Order: sequence, then C-alpha cells, then structure tokens
Amino acid sequence: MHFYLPKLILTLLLSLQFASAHFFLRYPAYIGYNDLTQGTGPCGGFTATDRSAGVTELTVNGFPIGVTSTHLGVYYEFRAALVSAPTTWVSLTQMSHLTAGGFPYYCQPQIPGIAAWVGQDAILQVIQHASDGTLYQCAAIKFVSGGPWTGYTTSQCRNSTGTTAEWGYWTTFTFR
Ligand SMILES: *[C@@H]1O[C@H](CO)[C@@H](O)[C@H](O)[C@H]1NC(C)=O
Ligand SMILES: [Cu+2]
Repeated sequence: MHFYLPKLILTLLLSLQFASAHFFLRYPAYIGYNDLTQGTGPCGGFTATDRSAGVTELTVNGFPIGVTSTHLGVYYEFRAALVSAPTTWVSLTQMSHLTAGGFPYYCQPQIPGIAAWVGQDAILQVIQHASDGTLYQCAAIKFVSGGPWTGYTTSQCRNSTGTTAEWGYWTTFTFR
C-alpha cells in the first residue's frame, strides 16, 4: 500500500492546481496558458515573440480584451510591445480595477490600439494583479486600421452579471 500514498498526494496537488486556474485570455487568443508558470513575466512562462498559436488582427480604433478569471476584485493592466522591441511595453489604458463581479467573465470591448504600429508584428500583454500574485497572459497580434470592432461573440467578450470597474492609476492594491 506504500505506493498509493504518493500517488494520492500527487492527484490532490494536481487537482488543487487545476482549481486555482488564475485567469486566461478569451480574446485575443493567448500565446500559451500554463497555470504553474503564469506568475513569470512578461508572458506567463511563454516566449513573447512566439507567433505559433496564430496572430490576431486588432482594429486600432478599438478592440475587445476578454478574460476568464477565478479572482475577484483584481486589477488589470493592458499593454503592448513590438516584436522588434519585445521588452518595451506601452500601456494602452490606465489600470482597470474590478470593483464587483468580473467572475468568471470580464471584457473591455473598446481598448485603443497604437496607430503608429499598424501593420507591424506586435504583442498584447494582460497583467492581472491578484491576491495570489502578479499573473501574465500574452497574445500575438497586429494592429490594423479601422474599428471600433463590435462584431465579437459572447464567447469572446462578455461580462458576468453585476460587473463594475473603474479606471485609474494605483501604486498600492487592496485585495479581496
Ligand atoms: C463590462 O463591464 C465593464 C465595467 O462596468 C464595462 O466598462 C464594460 O464595457 C463591460 N463590457 C461589456 C462587453 O459590456
Ligand atoms: Cu490564482
């Protein structure tokens, strides 16, 4: 029976890790998601310049960022970098503080792009400041002219009932 105890513990640990789940991008498509490495910047353990999961074209005059999250009351940062300068991150908005709801769905439907980057290979980064740390997701993107794009589906962009948020700059975070 000695052999069963380690296996049971391993199974329990794996299910706990799965249950923690953090957050992931619904739109645009992420470069990669790994619960165990999500705290590693800039892209949660994945290479920022990786284009292998596909490139999403985002209208520069407005596009959605939609996430699924297991955390309440978090702060989000939405940033972008060029593939040619993948460590220079530019904020697309102020920080977004979810004051209610946002679990499990949160979407900001009109994030502004960077007009000077239209046509260039770029990276979108979403940072979630959560009770269990700073978590990262990235997407391989390219800004295109036009927008705001409103043709998204609810599986790409939706809010949970009662979601409220405020924009601002915060240097200290209060977690729930
Ligand atoms: C989700 O809720 C936030 C906060 O109220 C709001 O700014 C945003 O527009 C909502 N998203 C959608 C898709 O309605
Ligand atoms: Cu978490």
